[in-house]
Amino acid sequence: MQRRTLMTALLAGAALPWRAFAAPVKPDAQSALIVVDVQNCFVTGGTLPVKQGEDVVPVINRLAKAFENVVITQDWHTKGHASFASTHGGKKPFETTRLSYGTQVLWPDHCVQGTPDAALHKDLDIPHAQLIVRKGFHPKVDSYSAFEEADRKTPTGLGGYLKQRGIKRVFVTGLATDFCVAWTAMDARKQGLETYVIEDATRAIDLNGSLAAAWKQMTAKGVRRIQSADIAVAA
Ligand code: VGL
Ligand code: ZN
Repeated sequence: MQRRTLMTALLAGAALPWRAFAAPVKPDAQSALIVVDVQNCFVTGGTLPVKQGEDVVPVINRLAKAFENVVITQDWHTKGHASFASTHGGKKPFETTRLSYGTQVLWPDHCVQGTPDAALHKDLDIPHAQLIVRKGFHPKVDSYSAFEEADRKTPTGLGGYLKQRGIKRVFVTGLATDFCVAWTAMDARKQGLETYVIEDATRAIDLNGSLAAAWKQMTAKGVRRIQSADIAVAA
């Protein structure tokens, strides 16, 4: 692209199609990759499949090689969890209800503790991942975020863990862009972390415009939207 054309495109706010930065970002010892909910429940054949959810697996496996620090999260619900439509008589999946902490989207039963559906995707290949954070295990409270439950007062401990390990920036990937990835990224900002979402390492549920809304909210909170090509990974 000509320099002038590039400048014009940037001034017009157009996103660069291939990557957001001129030079790839090299993750350092103070960077962590967060791999959100890459579980059987959220891919084809699972109980709450995200369209093309499985496509993130090879992208994340490749990215993970560039990170010394990797944290994995796992949606980990009790049977009869409050976020399940089946728990609320007369409610159907994808409707909403009021819970003690506010409006809750109701989901099909998914990611029940100890079931094959809740296991990490079999092709996820990150043996050097250091921590698996399970969330959503309180029967009456959901937790999209890996940092804080949906009551907005119960921490998972991940904030303290990252702080004690000297992590200053996080790169969020996984499922689903508009729910657990977005809430995790926004809460990472709340923790004062420099926060990136690697867009092509995520897939969305996109319920009633939730994907566009999530990007708008994330951007407003200072989350940076990048692509896997922005990360320097040795070939
Ligand atoms: C998720 C809905 C319900 C997610 C988890 O991982 O994004 N979405 N539970
Ligand atoms: Zn869930």
